[in-house]
Amino acid sequence: MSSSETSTTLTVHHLNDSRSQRMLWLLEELEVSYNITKYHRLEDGSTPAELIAINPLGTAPVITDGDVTLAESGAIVEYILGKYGNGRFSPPEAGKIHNLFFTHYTEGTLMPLLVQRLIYGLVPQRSPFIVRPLLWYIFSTLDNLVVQPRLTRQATFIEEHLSKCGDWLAGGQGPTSADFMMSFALEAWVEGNPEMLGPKIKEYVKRIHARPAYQRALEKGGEYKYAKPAL
Ligand SMILES: N[C@@H](CCC(=O)N[C@@H](CS)C(=O)NCC(=O)O)C(=O)O
Repeated sequence: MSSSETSTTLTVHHLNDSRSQRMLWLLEELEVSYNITKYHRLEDGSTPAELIAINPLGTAPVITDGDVTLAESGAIVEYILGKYGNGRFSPPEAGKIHNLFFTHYTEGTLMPLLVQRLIYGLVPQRSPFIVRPLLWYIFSTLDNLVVQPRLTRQATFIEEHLSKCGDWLAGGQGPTSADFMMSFALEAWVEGNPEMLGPKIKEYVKRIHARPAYQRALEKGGEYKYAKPAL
């Protein structure tokens, strides 16, 4: 990403109802001082021009910190923990591989499937009335054939892992980068399709939501639709 001299302190450029919420949670856990600049999604859900001016990719989260401008959740979590973590929220030795895996799995595999489902639902919804039934049929068939079986595998896999690892994905006493990354995917999934998910995943999301740091992040971030109680 780029460099500039516009900021000397850590700023989270925060988009409502977005992945940047997990950065606020991480920073609240670390009790690091930071600024939030808020941006509001446009009517179609996309990023406003002011955020694109900071991050030409047009995505949230993005942070600025001194001359660093950095996008991509995984990179940001790694950067923040590396610079401000002082070793906190590190996985125990035995959980390092799980931490590595889930930190990358979130955006590499799980989120693309969840976004694919979201888009398949949006296409018919946003199409002209006359073609909507046909598009609904095509996209729900595609969803059933392509997305549902893959998401079912993810749900089973995560549920099984959570039934073995204890409270946190890397098996330690507190969250690690794996949890900061997975929080958004799982809370969004619980909000959208709770019927697909087992009790361990729902308990895990509740555990995250119950943390004082998470609650502070919610207060500071404002509008966020994925923090409703898991059913
Ligand atoms: N893999 C990226 C995904 C970023 C992303 O797609 N963010 C969404 C918000 S959750 C976004 O900015 N959407 C607005 C848009 O694409 O216009 C990351 O984790 O940072």
